[in-house]
Amino acid sequence: LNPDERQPVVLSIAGSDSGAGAGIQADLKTFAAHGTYGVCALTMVTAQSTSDVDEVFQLPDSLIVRQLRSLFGDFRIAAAKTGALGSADAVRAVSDFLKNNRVPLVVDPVMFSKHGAVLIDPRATDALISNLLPLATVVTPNLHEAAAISGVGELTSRSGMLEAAQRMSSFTSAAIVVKGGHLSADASDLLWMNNQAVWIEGSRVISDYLHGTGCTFSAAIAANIGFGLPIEPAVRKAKAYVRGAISSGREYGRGYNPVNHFWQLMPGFGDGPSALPEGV
Ligand code: PXL
Repeated sequence: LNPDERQPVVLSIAGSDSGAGAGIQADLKTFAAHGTYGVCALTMVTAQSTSDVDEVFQLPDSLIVRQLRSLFGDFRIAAAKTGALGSADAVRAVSDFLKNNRVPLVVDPVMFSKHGAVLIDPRATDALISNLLPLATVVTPNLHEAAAISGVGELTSRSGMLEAAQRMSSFTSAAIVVKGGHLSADASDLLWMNNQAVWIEGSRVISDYLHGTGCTFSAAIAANIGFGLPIEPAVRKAKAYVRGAISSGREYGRGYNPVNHFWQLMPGFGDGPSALPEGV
């Protein structure tokens, strides 16, 4: 990081993961790893380890909005992301606020944790579509979320990903990244932008350290946009960062272990940078 450059302030609106692999904790670590200054508005507190989500406690909408008012009253927010929002009312409250305080926005339409815990009321999908997606700069659904939002059936192929992205583009002008991490063949993502498909190819990294991948990816895109990168390079750089983070995790707990957000500082961990494509 060039010390002379202004350090962008990037915001995460998301839930707390006490195990610190996903949620707000993943976002703040990702923001720090990118050299941005991260701030956060909490939507929910989860009691969770690598093995389980034991409890989810939703914060009042008024407190979520209060945090946003405090932050926007002081900081110049360069970019923001949303993660787990919890309820349709929370989606509406956050959307109303962001409608009046526009910033480049990455929406990660989080629905379930890796353990299968529900992180948003299924009835909130309509609010997501009608209120939040129209404000988004980039949306980053995984295959399951893309199927739920677009209304297509289960997604298992590239052609299905294309169809889902095209349908989603009828309710948002945002760039849509359908993440192919759950595909069986490879881990390529579809970037649908300006009515065009760009495939961001990626082979699968065989790893046990996958907790927090989605949060980390969307936070990295927000950080890159905060630095002023255009969308496509912001997404490509985020994918390379997540690849490094997946390649260099450690076993801290007995369940789904987290990615390593600071792999660039820890060259000896896992496969680390050697697993990276050229030029990253
Ligand atoms: O990865 C999605 C996610 C988002 N937010 C919180 C989580 C998780 C997954 O566990 O715990 C708070």
